[in-house]
Amino acid sequence: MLSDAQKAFYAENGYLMVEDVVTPARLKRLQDITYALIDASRDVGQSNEVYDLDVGHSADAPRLTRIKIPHKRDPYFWEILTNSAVTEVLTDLLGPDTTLLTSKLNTKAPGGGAAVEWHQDWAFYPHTNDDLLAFGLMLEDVGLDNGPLLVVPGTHREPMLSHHVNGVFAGAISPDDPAFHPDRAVALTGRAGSMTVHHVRTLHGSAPNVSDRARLILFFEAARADAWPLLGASSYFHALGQERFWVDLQDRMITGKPCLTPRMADVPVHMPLPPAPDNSSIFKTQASAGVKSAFTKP
Ligand SMILES: O=C(O)CCC(=O)C(=O)O
Repeated sequence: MLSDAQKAFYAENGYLMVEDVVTPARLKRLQDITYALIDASRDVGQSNEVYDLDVGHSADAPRLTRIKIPHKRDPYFWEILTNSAVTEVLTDLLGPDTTLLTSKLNTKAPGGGAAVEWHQDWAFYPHTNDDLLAFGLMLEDVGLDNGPLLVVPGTHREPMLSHHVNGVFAGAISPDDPAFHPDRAVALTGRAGSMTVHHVRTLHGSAPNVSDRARLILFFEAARADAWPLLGASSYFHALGQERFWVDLQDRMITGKPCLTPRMADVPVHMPLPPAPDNSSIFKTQASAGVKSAFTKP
């Protein structure tokens, strides 16, 4: 699926845009499922295991930051992950054996949907090696006005930035960090049906959605099977115990087989501890830790 030039671009820059990876029919089905899930949030009064609510959510006007673990809500999300061109992109970049860490559908509501402060995913879940990535399938067009993903090219090969604020793991860097260069950032805009990929160490974030359109991006975070988690900030599988972990691991294989001999690499690790007062989602982690925002409120 990916050309050598695309693979080289990813290796050099730590991100990639791949256009039109799903067919219009598949996209339509994904959109229908997503809007039905958003509609079903009208009865929900507070964030729960399915929904992360944004400020101002109500039955009349649902406002979500996220639908959590969408592949557990509808099997079609798993089907797209494991049996579509998306799967080919993944194995082109990570090899034949790949594990899902988690999925999330960030819904960034129209008229101000929350920013995601700048961070590197690696700070949340260090592994024995850094062959991990996240990819985002755009379920609606993403433009400059509805909070596109912003990445800083090349940061996957630079030293990690501190993600601790006020003595806790805050899940975000300080915008005042002298190693932060927002002027180098690239906005990943594109048509619905296209996908972004970013390396686990690539610095990224996104501004509030100031448009009147939802910004729906279905994110999957995946690892090469020989990358084993050291600790994961708020990842459910660390609480499972050995037997359930083993069953769950097999359920999370996207392609190929589990690898029981972790590959150790010389990677920079700083444990995501102590936790922020509320670490139930990235939005809650960043807010409850008292992170200074890099984005202007609309
Ligand atoms: O939704 C976005 O714009 C970024 C999402 C992200 O980086 C995350 O959820 O970790």
